[in-house]
Amino acid sequence: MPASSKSLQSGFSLIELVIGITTFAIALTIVTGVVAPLINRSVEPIYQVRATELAQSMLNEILGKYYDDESDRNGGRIRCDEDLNDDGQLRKQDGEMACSAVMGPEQGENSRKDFDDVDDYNGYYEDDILQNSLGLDMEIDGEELYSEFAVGVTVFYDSDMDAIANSVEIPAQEATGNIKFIQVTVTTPDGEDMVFSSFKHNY
Ligand SMILES: [Ca+2]
Ligand SMILES: [Ca+2]
Ligand SMILES: [Ca+2]
Ligand SMILES: [Ca+2]
Repeated sequence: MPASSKSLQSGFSLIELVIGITTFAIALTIVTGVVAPLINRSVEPIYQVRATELAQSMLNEILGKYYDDESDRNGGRIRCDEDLNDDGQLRKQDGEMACSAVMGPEQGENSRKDFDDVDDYNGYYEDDILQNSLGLDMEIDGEELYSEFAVGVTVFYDSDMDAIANSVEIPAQEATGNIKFIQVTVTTPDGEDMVFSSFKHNY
C-alpha cells in the first residue's frame, strides 16, 4: 500500500483533534463575543427611528392644541395672564383671565380625544397597545404598530426655557407664564428611554 493512502486511512491524530477543537472554540468565542452584539446593535436604529416617529406625531398632536384651557377660543386675541387694562389684576369683568395653575385635563376631559389644551397631556402615559389621537388602537390587520413601546408626556411652565419648571426654580419664579415646556418620552422595547421636547408659546 502506498504511504499516502495509509496516512489518509489513519484519520486525525489526537494532537490534530485537540488543535481543531481549540481553533473551533476560539472561532465560536469570536462569533458570540463580537458578531452577536453587532446583530443586537443593528436592531437599535430601527427602534430609534420608530421612537422618533412616534414622539414626532405625539408632539405634533399636542402642539396643535390651545396654549391653555383659558385661552380665548374666538380667534385667540385675548391671552390668559394678560393684564389688558394694566391695573395689576386679572379680572373676568375686564375680559381677563388667569392661565391654568394646575397642569392636566379639566373636568369632563376624560380621555385623549377630549384634550383641547397642551397641559391636558401632562401625566399622560400609555403602554400595551398604543392609541392614536382619536383614542383608537394603533393596529393594522390585528398587528400592533408599536408593540412593546411606551409613551409618556410631561408639561410645565418654563418661562426661561431651560427645561426646568417654574415651580422648582431657585429663586422662585411665577406660578404660571407664557411658555410651556412639553416633553415626550418614548421607551423602546429594549428599555431605552428616548426624550423629545418642544415649547408652546402663549400667542
Ligand atoms: Ca386687569
Ligand atoms: Ca383642557
Ligand atoms: Ca388643561
Ligand atoms: Ca425654567
